[in-house]
Amino acid sequence: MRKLITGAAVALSAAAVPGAQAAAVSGAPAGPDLAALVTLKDVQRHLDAFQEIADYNGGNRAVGGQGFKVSVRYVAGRLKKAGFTPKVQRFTFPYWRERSEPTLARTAPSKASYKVGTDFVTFAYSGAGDVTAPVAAVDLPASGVGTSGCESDDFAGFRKGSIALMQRGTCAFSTKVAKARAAGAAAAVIFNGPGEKGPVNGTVEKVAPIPVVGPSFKVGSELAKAARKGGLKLRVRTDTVHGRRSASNVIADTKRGRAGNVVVAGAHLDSVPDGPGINDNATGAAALLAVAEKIGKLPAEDLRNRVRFAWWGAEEEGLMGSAHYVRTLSAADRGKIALDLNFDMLGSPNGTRAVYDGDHSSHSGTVPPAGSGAIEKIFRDYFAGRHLPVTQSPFDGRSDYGPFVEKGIPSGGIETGAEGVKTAAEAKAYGGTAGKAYDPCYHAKCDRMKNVDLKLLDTNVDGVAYATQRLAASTLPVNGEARVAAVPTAPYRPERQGPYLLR
Ligand code: DTR
Ligand code: ZN
Ligand code: ZN
Repeated sequence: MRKLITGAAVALSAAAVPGAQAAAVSGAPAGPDLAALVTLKDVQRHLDAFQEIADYNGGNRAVGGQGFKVSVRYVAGRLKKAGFTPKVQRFTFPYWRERSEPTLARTAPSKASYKVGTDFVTFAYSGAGDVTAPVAAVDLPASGVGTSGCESDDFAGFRKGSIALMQRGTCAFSTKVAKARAAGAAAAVIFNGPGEKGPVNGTVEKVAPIPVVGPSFKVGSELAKAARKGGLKLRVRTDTVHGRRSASNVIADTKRGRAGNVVVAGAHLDSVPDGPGINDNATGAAALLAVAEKIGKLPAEDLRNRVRFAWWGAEEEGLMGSAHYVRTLSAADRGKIALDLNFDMLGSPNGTRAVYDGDHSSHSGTVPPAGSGAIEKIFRDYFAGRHLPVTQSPFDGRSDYGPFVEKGIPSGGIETGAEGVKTAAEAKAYGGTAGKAYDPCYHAKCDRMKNVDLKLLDTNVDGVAYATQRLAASTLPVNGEARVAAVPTAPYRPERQGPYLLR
């Protein structure tokens, strides 16, 4: 979105972007810079629309509500106007919600009650129930991270009808709960690991028949100590509802470009029920829409590959829309996908510019499929050419690239941070406030227009446009442009499923 005269933009941008020269054989754009064609104003117009849609539809754009449905119509309508033939792909997914606040309280040998939000939260897909019972500590580690509740042996001598007190660690929460249930537990309490702040925001993945809550390490250690002394009783009450709901993805392909080598560019369209979701993720959805509206201005040489724009539904429920999309593709169609780009949270008000760690240089998160490192480099080189700082973001399963990575499809993208706290070094590089969350309004009512750093968003939209154009011209460094289906090389064991921890 640098204001450049089109003719000069070609030469200038090629010179400004290191790597553009090396990629000249296959990757250098022939036409105008898509990053210059897409303006911040284009993006802001869409952000305003999403804000207005939320404001008039119950304050959010969450799946299950009207705000989401109107958002779907908005995106599909704009795409039609831009010459696309968008598909609205409906799907159903397992849904859960809490109907009222949960309770976690000590009833014996002394009384205490814990505060929802700070001391504990309900696990996603927890069952409903109101249980007051003795507590059995299940193989709690004396220190560090253990295997509490991961093995059936852990439940030897477990008294039926009691509450299983377990600690996060090693296996999935779903495994711990299944084993506790098999041993006859009436409820499960899984507290956080040492060094982890706050309660466990986890999922048990499938509806559990018993209440499951996740206290902080502090509260959990207190309970563990009391359990060891004996006579500990707890009350655990959860009021959850379950069912199937439907939501939609919006998908639109460019008419030009090879159908056998498809660049998927996605962003989730839904918000959480607590707010309008403007930074999370109207920014990604709007950026993608603005890019889609301008991509038709590129000459045929730039659109050698097909670009598939995707607005995912129900990401906030645990990547439901992207998972449905990938799951229902035929093996042949899956083999035609060259890579997946993901854009989730592009303008955090105290943010950084984090590129997904495609070469796994941070050694955290999953090892992504081969080719992901090339995508990372495309973004890095672009921002380096503009003297803009970048950090990296691990592939931990937190957004819609997850189902693609699971199938061995190279992935990449950018994000600007959520509940994480800015470091002093980051404040030096990006400005903003060290010690404060990247997005203090993450998943909150205040995630409104004012919650977006427009300057950070502006440069990130440039990155979205640049990478899309670069990869539409050639995916050679990513997949060799070979029409051979990707094969997952490693078992995919992400830490998260969207906003929820799995283990
Ligand atoms: N899962 C996103 C927010 C999010 C937080 N950290 C990251 C890292 C990479 C991508 C996305 C995110 C959400 O709440 O929608
Ligand atoms: Zn979110
Ligand atoms: Zn998000």
